[in-house]
Amino acid sequence: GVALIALAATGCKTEKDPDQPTLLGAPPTTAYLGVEYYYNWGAYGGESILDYSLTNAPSWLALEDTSNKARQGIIMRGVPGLSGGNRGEADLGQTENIEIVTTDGRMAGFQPFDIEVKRNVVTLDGANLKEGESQASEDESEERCAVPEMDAGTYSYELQKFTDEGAPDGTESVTYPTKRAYVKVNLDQPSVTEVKIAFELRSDFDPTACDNPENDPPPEHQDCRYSRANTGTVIIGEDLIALSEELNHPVDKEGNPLEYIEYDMTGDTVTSGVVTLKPGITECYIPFEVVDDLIPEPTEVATMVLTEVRQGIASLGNGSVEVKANISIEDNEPLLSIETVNGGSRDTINTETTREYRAILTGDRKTLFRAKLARIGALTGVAEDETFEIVQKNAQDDYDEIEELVFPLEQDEIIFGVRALAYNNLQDELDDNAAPIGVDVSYQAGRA
Ligand SMILES: [Ca+2]
Ligand SMILES: [Ca+2]
Ligand SMILES: [Ca+2]
Ligand SMILES: [Ca+2]
Repeated sequence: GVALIALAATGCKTEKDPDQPTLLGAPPTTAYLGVEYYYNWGAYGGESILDYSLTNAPSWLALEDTSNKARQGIIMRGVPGLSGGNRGEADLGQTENIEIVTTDGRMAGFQPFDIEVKRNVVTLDGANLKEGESQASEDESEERCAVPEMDAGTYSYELQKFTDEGAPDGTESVTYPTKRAYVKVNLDQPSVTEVKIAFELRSDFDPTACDNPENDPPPEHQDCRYSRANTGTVIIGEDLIALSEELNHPVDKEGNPLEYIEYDMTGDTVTSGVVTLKPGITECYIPFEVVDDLIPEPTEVATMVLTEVRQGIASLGNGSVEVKANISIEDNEPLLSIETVNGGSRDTINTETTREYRAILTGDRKTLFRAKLARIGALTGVAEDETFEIVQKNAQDDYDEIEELVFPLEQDEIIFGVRALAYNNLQDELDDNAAPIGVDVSYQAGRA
């Protein structure tokens, strides 16, 4: 009985404690250099109007002046690298046990939290393109730069000519249509300031990396420009340019010139410039032009490089390095295939006889097409270099030896002959010899 009475007495006498001021919330644990950090704390409790303060906070972070005293809670904001003294990269890193404190003058409530400041990283997306074809384009959006119109221009340059042996043989002025394309620049977070980034087109093409260096060929020689080392490399200024000419400056879908892109027009060939991301933009474009030439080529690769942040706070990768992305260009020149007149892929020819074959062109073209045929594999078991010749029927129905097959614009098939020459077997070798025939790729390299 005694215990029960005591409990009841205590219960009745207890006065209710005043409400403890209490903060509600879980602020983001990551902030980014040059990007606004914002958090709206909630609060309740307290006997009178609450005051707030931060302790152990990084210098860029502050509480907003609360003018509306009726509202419980407070906004915390800042821009790492900029606010609180423009400290730049010095604001990077983790701050632990920052405390926000609220008090009504008698009692206090507090919440500890951590913030890590990271770089706002720029990345680049490459592009896989095809000569003469328009790149699939992005949709417009608030956070994106205006999407470039993929209109075409024309580009003129001096095309290197070669003798039959591949020696330099002067140049010829050529003009080809171009197609606009672009690589995408991504900024991880929307910056509060404008970000200007320098870019540059590069290629591994090296005209001093020649085949047959013992012949000391000049860099203009076919053995250099189209050497094995240069196979698959874009020649900037021929296959690809940043801008063909000033009048061709890229425009948006409404035809307004794109102001976010500036090209360096000082050199003969435009290969570099600066792209500007306005505040709030996280995706932008670096337009360039792909030349739709008439030269049959393998797929070739160039690199777009972001070389430097010229203005604003953003990082190329996670340090001060360059950011690179590949641009590959698939060829669109017609493709030649060879078959027997019955559609087969191999055949036997007796020596000193001629058999006929069919050469078929596929793909679009706007001019006549020439192809030089050659043996494209090793000969086995014979002493001679030449075991056949390519012939074509003349008006008298006789076969003449020909240098190359010529396809007029309206003709995609040619019947030609192969005459097997008499040959001498090497000792101890079998009688037959295999002579794979195809397009003379090394002759064709760089020739329109
Ligand atoms: Ca090329
Ligand atoms: Ca090309
Ligand atoms: Ca082409
Ligand atoms: Ca081509």
